[in-house]
Amino acid sequence: MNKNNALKRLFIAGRKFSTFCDRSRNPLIISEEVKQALNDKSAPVVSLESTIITHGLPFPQNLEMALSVEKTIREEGGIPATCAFLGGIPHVGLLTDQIEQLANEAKKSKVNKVSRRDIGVSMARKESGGTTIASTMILSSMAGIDVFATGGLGGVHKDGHLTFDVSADLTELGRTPVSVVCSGPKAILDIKLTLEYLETQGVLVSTYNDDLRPNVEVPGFYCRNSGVLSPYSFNKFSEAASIILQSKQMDLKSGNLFCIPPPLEVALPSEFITGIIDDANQRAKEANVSGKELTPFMLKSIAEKTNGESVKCNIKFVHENAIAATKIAHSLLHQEH
Ligand code: PSU
Ligand code: MN
Repeated sequence: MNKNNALKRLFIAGRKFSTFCDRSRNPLIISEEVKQALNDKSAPVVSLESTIITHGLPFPQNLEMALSVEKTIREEGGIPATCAFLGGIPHVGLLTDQIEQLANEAKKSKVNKVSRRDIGVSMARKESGGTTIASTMILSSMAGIDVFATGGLGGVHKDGHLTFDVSADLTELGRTPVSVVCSGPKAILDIKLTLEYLETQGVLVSTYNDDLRPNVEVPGFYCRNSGVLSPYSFNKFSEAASIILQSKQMDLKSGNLFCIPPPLEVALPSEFITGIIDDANQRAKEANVSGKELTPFMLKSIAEKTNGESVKCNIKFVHENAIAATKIAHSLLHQEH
């Protein structure tokens, strides 16, 4: 290589390196309110996903839920950070009109369900999308948010050992240091296999057990019980915060799953919901629904079959989880000081 070529190569490498290091090219848009709370550590920030808005709940309950959960977090003294892709741009901390825009676009089926694999393509095509747990964890981690609240986790689907339908939520928990507060894996899944998978990924699963009952089970989304024992349980939010702090200090680079059983007054009895789920699974099989369509299909058929009871239950526990997440984030803020 002559001297000129060598210099040219060095120049190009230098340019590439400086582009790579240029933080101003970070495409993430964080709302001013969220940015400020994170910078001054003045209030706990809790992130929220948006696939539940775009693909999880019917309109208008989805929009009402999205706005009222934000309100619940504020009432607890926290700052909500709803995440989504708008016109291909990743956002952390949507403004009210942006949440409305997303719910309205979802009504016209104009939004994608964005998990990890869909991020690059959504950005390249400048498309809007609701973020799953996996991609909300990615955006939260980029923004510096440790705690995230939602309804139910994706997991290993029934027959997952044959179909390989394992949610990217599980691998994300294994690789991204964000803690998810939810009501356990969705009841439509194989919860035992989901727990095995999380163990392999090195993800802590701990269930809230305020009344110190023995043999605590992982909740199954609409149901307080799933028949699967929770590997750990906790009865103080400060303990959950302490676990997050220690995992951060050890730089584990993986997430934690904190499960909050749905409140007694809205939880659905498992005998009632099991038949409905089996029926929905059968219908999905007959209609050849698979991949990213399966979870939204199942949630919709369950809502129809329960005359909206499942939707009511879902909304209620998202609120409960948001309260728990804010308490955990609050305690973490104190412990970090
Ligand atoms: N929790 C809900 N409703 C939902 C979901 C979670 O109460 O719609 C969404 C989450 O965004 C979760 C996704 O990440 O379903 C899982 O989809 P899949 O199984 O295709 O990975
Ligand atoms: Mn799947």
